[in-house]
Amino acid sequence: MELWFTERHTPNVKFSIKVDHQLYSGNSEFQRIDVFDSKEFGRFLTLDGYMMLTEKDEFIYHEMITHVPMSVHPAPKNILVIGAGDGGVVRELTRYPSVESIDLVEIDELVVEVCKKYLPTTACRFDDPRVNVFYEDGVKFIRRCNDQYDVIIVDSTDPFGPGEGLFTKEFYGSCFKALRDDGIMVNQHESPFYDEDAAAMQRSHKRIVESFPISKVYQAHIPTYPSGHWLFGFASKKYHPTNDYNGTKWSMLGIKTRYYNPRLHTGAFALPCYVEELL
Ligand code: AG3
Repeated sequence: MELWFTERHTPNVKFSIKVDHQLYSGNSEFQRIDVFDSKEFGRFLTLDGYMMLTEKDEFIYHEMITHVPMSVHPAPKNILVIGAGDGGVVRELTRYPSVESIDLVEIDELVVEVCKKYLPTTACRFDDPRVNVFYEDGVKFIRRCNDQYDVIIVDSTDPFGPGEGLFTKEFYGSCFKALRDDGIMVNQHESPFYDEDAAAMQRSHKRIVESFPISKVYQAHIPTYPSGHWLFGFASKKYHPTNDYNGTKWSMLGIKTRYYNPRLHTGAFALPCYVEELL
């Protein structure tokens, strides 16, 4: 008997991966958590049946959501990460020697525990002394923050269920307030491809535009997310993501990446016409 994981991308499109074994399945107070193993993508994590990451392509997402803001900010020291209980963003952040603190706010403690056990290649840096983990709703946590972060990375689920609050005007306003005068916020910005997703993306993008003086979008190709065409939002108080970017300076840090590089950084902000029209 064959076992397949399937995510419905639209009422008419499904994406499936053949599963070798199911490694974990459980329910937290917030969601259903599953970890599977597969030949093509290695281990993968799903929440409420939605693909979060696979061992094969997570480097694309985690490098793009982390190194883009970290390379634009000239001296990022205090970082806030919201969501991201799988540890992928934390892993990338700990590669920067200049970083002093990484506050990770994850609503679901069970996600972190399950990832530490079954996804050791992403959940591998939680023991770095700079990392502080808070098990709390990011929306509530950030209301108490003022002028204290250089970079905020919002690595959320889709804009419904536990992640919904992370796409609201109130939340973006709190991020603005939590950032220092030259702070940058980056978020996972969904896909522009299928109509329903594009409409949701467009709505949340407008809220970011209304909340920050500089607001841009960049893209990457992520094979296991709906349509494979994925966007990230870059919102900033002072620095422009390409005009204020110094790729040579970033290269000198010697951070080894498999996707991100300075050429790609600039190129990722060049958007297809159909996406430009949505923004
Ligand atoms: N964050 C979730 C991206 C959204 C995926 N959506 C979907 N499969 N429908 C990924 C967490 C990785 N750290």
